[in-house]
This record gives sequence, structure tokens and C-alpha cells, in this order.
Amino acid sequence: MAAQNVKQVLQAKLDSKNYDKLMALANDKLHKFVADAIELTKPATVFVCTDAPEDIDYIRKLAVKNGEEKPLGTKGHTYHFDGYNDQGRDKEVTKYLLAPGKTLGKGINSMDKQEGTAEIYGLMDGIMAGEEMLICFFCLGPTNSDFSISCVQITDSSYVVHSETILYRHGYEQFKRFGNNPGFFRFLHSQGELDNCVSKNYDKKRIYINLDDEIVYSVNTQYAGNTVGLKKLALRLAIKRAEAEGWLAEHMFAMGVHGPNNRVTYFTGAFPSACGKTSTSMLPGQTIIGDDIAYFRKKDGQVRAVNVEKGIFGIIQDVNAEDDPVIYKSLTTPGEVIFGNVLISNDGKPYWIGMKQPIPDTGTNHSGKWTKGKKDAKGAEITPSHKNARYTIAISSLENRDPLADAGEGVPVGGIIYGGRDSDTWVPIEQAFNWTEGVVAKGAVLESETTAATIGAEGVRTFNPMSNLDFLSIPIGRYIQINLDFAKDAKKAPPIFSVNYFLKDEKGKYLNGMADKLVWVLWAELCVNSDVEKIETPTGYIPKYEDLKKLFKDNLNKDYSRADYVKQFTVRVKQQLAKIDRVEKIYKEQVSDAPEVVFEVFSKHRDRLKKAQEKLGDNISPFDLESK
Ligand code: SPV
Ligand code: MN
Repeated sequence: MAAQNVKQVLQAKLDSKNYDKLMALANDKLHKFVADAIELTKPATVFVCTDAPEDIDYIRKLAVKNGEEKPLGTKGHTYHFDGYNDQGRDKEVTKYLLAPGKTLGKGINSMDKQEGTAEIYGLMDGIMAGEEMLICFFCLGPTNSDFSISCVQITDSSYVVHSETILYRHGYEQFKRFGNNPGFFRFLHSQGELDNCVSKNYDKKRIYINLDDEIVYSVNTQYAGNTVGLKKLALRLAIKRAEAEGWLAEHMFAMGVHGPNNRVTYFTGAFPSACGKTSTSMLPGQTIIGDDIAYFRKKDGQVRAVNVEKGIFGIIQDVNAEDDPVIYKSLTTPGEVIFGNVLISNDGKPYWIGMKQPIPDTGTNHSGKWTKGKKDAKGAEITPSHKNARYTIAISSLENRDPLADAGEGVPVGGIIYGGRDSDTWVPIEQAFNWTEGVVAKGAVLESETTAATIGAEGVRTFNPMSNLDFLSIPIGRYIQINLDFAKDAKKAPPIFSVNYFLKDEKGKYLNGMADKLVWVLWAELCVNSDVEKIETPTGYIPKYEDLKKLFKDNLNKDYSRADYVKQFTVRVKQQLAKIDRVEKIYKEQVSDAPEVVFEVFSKHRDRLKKAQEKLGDNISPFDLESK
């Protein structure tokens, strides 16, 4: 569209107030993007949202006015439903649009760019007819920082932008300073036709990502993982940009771990969805920076990270006063909260599985009117709240917010943690020998049993390197390589740890309680600061019994027995060898660009495990290993 036409389209559709707000951002590329979106989706009206409180309030009220959210009794609380078939990220219909002949390798869904663009344009043609288009500006990472990425979100969903006002730093003023800079991310979303306030045409749900132009299109869906541009859609764009610019975009929490004498050591950690990531970042006595996405850059040779977000879109199942007191408090006291896909009782209160309160037998949920025992079309029983039901809150509403949560220069990364859902292989915590071994043998081999956060069967062991596979916009091998390279010129590469909260005994009983993860994280903090001796295993370093015993007593008032320690920290050689074989096969067969060092580390670990097996057997007690 020519510049003259852009102006005409905008003038014709925007009233003078909104036109002025848009024109105050002197950015040609932005104006063209908005004009193109108007021509394509044909909305009735357009609202431009600045960072002004009255504009944010307009969005908040609009979400209630148009029924996408409904108010609850507690001030500031609302609830929202996504469609019955729109309860998680939809991997099948999420695709990268690539030029002919290009591929991102196996396991990364893509299609021809021209074909995909034509399809999505077809689906979006006139899709906002009669609707109000909302144009909002946000920033990934703290504003005014080297980490900042400006973004524009266009959508017809007030729920989507309301969520974004809670989850992301506001970016209109930053856009103003940005001038004509073309380096921003663009997101165009439409929830499409609605039926009782939920997207109706779920068979036409599509999420298409144009990496070359840094634009994501999303249509006929409402679930935040598919629609909130700045969350997982932006992570995909950021991974690509980070590769080009030499930094990292990771699916990681960031937190302050509080050691002895008021020492704070910052950790980041990656876990697949529903594997304890948010609850780790919210551990009692510790301080949260963010729970989902972090960017890493080096400053004067030091590895530093920021939270990309400023809010939490967390899983609500099992959040209760006992296990998650801080979150529970913010979900039960006045303040801005959006509940998603919970059960609403007939007297208008939110309920969810695992809240440790009696749940009513009737109410309304994502399936409509609900009564205990209700079944869906396939005969499956519908739970009162969906397993992937969520809450959206601002981190500023939490008592345990870290004082550096919004620091523009980020926080120094003292350690990195990788964890999956693993019932029989890894010990509760182990430190990798060095950065390379950590990237390969802790991050790149991450596996987890699937959960309700994505659509599909649950409980299947899946390969998920760095818990970032779903969001990779570059080939897997290349992604591993940029991780390997990242710390090469750092003054100190952060030590890397694996954790496993899901280890079970032969009878299928968990070997650890939920609260125990605090001890592993506190041990890692001591480890990073060289305050403890460690035991060397064939694959890394594990804690000594005495140190854990003290940490359990001091922090959980628990008597930690030698028997428990042995059960938990036994090196399971057969299972570890099987895991190496399993993952090595994936790298050999499916990752055509896997760095050679991946196989070298696998061989080294296999040799060391076999040597230890010859000497000490299949199951090696930590007491039979040497401390360092
Ligand atoms: C996850 O599933 O990893 C989430 C929620 O953080 S979603 O927005 O769906 O990605
Ligand atoms: Mn996530």
C-alpha cells in the first residue's frame, strides 16, 4: 500500500482522537501494518490504546461489556472461558511460513509461505466486520533497556489485550521514542465468529508465523497461548532474532534464591509446562523475577537475564492456601485477576481442582452448564475446572516480588536449572561438570511426560530440549549450538543443574514431597557459591547427605533419613544408559544439524556409567561414590 493510501485508510476508519494517538507514533511501518490490517479484517471501529490509565481502563471495562470476561464478587476479579476445543496451545495448526526450499527440520511445523499467507488472509478477510479493532503497544523485557523489544498487538479480543496489560510492560511511550525504527514485532489476531462468547470456528483455528517479517497471525482461537502475541508467539520470533544477534531467548523462570547472610543468587530455570516451573519460582522465602520467559545477554562478560513479562499466566490446578500461599492470597483478595476455564458456582464464585475447598456439584465451566459426572461428546468425563485452567495476575501484586524484577540491566545469572517429568531416571538434583556438559546432558536431553498444557494425549514421554522445542524457530542443532557458544566468552559460565521432582519408587509412589524442591534449590545456591563439598557421579555432582539433612531441618523442619537419601540419590545406571540411547537416537535420526559435541558428551557419559556399573553395579548408592 502506498503511503498516501495508508493515510487515507487510517483517516477513513479512525476517529480524530484515535487517529491522533496513532499519528503521535511517527512510524511508517506501523501505520502501514495498521492500514493493511484494517483493509483485511474490515472492522467497524478502531481503538488505539496508549499507556494512559484511562485507555487501559477502557480495555478492562470493554472485556466485561462485551462478555469476554464476567465480573466476580471480589473487586478486580473476572473470569473468562475459552471454547471446549480451545484449552491449550494447538501445535497442529501452529506453523512457520517459510520460503520455498527452506525447512527448520523434523519436529518443527512449517509450510510454504505463499500458501500459508493466502490461507490466513482468506480466513481473516472481513473477520472483524461489525467489530472494534484494538491496537495496543507493549514491550518485551523492561522498557528502555538493551533487552527491550517493542511490539504492536492488533486484535478484536478485549480479553487478549486485557491479559497483555497485566502480563507485559506497556509500550506506547517507548514506541514514541522509537521514532521510525522498523525493528518491532507485529501480532494480528482475531477470535473470529463467537458462539456464547467463545470462538466458534475451531476447525479454522490457525496460528501462522512469518519469521522474515516478524509478524504472527492467529485466528479463530482465544486460549492465551495461541493468541496473546507477546507470550509464546513472540518467543518464537525472539529465538530467531536472538540467534542473529548473539543472545538467548529461553522458556525460563528467573528468581532470587536466598542463601546464608542475606546473600541472593539469581537462578533461571526451564521446565516443560506443568512440571513445577511456576512453583519453583514461587518457593517460600525466595523472590520472584518471572515465571515463564527470560532473555539472556552478556554485559561486560557477565551473563545477565530479564523477565520478558511482568505478570503470570499460571496453572491454577492444585493452587491452595497450604502449598502456594502467596499465589492463593492474590487469588482470593481484591486486585486484578482473570480466572480462565475454572468452575463458576451458581452463586458466582470460582472453584478449581486442588484448591482444597469443597467443589460444588453444579455450576458453569468451559463446557457450559456443568453438573458432576457430565460427559463430553466422546464420552470423557468433564472435570469441574479444566486441568489447564489458569489465572492471570501481575507480579507486582505478589508479596515475594524481587526488588530487581524490573531492572533494565537484568540480574546476574548465578545458575541455570533444567527439569522434566521423569519417574525413574534422574536424581532430584545434580550439577553438570561444566557449561558444555550442562547444555548437552541437562538441557538438550530434557524429556517430559506430556501434560494438559498442550492438546493431545497426556503422559507420553516426549523429547523437549531446554523445554523450548515447541517454540523453536531455528533448527534444533543450531539452537543447541548457540546455547553452547553463548557462555564461551563469558567471564564465568553459570553452573547448570538438572532437577527431577517426579521420581517414583517401584510401587509408583513419589519419592519426594512437593515442598522438597526448596532444599534442592537452596543446595544449588550453596554449590554455586562453593559453600558445600559435592559427590562426583559419572554424570555430574550430587549433594552430600549431611548438607541435605541440615537444609531439610533448617528450612522444612524435616528429619531427612539416610534411607531416603539413598533411595533418591541412587545412580540408576540402566535407566541412564537407556535415556542416553533414546535421546542419542533422536539426535542421530531427527536432528540433521546436531553439533558433534552432543555425541561426544553422550559417549563420555555412557563410558563413565559403564565403568561405574562394572565396579559398583546397576544401582549405585551415593555413599559408594567419592566426594570432592
Ligand atoms: C506453557 O504452556 O508453557 C505456558 C502457558 O506457559 S502457554 O501460554 O499456553 O504457553
Ligand atoms: Mn510456558
